[in-house]
Amino acid sequence: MEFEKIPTVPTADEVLDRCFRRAAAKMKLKANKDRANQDFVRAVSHSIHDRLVHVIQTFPEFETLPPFYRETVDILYGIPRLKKALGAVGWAARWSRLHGPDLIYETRKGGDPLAARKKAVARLASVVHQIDSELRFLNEVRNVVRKLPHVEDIFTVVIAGYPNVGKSSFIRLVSTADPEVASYPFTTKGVIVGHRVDGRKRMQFIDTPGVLDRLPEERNPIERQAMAAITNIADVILFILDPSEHCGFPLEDQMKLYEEIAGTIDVPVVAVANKSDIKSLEGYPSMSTGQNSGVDEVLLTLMEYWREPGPVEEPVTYPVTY
Ligand SMILES: Nc1nc2c(ncn2[C@@H]2O[C@H](COP(=O)(O)OP(=O)(O)OP(=O)(O)O)[C@@H](O)[C@H]2O)c(=O)[nH]1
Ligand SMILES: [Mg+2]
Repeated sequence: MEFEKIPTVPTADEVLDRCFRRAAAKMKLKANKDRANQDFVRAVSHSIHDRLVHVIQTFPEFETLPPFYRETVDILYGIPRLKKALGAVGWAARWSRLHGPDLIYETRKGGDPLAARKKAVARLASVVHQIDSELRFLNEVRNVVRKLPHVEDIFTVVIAGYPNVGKSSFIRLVSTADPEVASYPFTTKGVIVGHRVDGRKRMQFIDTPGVLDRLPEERNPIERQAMAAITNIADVILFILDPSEHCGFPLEDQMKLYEEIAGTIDVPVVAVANKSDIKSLEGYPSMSTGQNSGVDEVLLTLMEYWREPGPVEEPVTYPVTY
């Protein structure tokens, strides 16, 4: 995913330091000292524009992101909020480019060229400082989204279910993923990807945080991330039930969630009862991820849905329009 490539977003002071340094370096090369002040202002205004446009262009365009990533970013930060931040950076870039020539003119006609230059540079600096909080916000987003899991367009099994039923224990047994397993709910807080190769068949397993049977608008951001994976990236869903109820949740509630997912998602949903070392469930295949029994049979059932990998899509980045 192109998120990994987003470079650090500079603060306002970092943008300005760099632009001043560049402008000063350019000035050293100029022979004509009369024009030095206006050239300095021009160089600063151009440099600010280019640096800010570069910041915008390093972010992917959210509208064209694959749905799973778009929804995940929206859950974590809100896409309107992100667009507002990128819009503010665009405004400052535009301001710098449009008003740069006026400031240069004032520098030229002013009686005291050095004072005029200082005033012009202070105005440019104050525009960049106005978007400092937006730049910092974008950097925070960058630091989080670059760590989102890399989901490929290959055969994908998404593991779903109530918290604490053994989803992470399952993915640890069958794939490269090594998530934490613990005896309390909501141990897994984000989507985790594991890979598996069977002969020439490559596939990925997605571990998700537990989801409760409640209205979508009542779900917290952790549950909503799980739903984004369940809804958007699965070729098949493995829904794990815990009939022993050692997970801390009644089987009746787990069944309601299973019915909701099976009834609303377009892909096959395979329900399996885990913790068969304690209790099994009539009418459902059972396994024990604790004792590694029945897991191979579950894998065989999932492999009935195997498909060839799809094409790789090219990422789109932000076009900057004026
Ligand atoms: N008895 C028994 N315990 C199990 C089995 N599988 C998992 N457990 C236990 O159940 C607890 C939860 O396991 P996890 O794999 O972390 O469950 P999870 O569904 O990923 O939980 P969340 O990430 O919180 O949603 C742990 O204490 C495991 O040791 C099993 O087959 N039998
Ligand atoms: Mg887990």
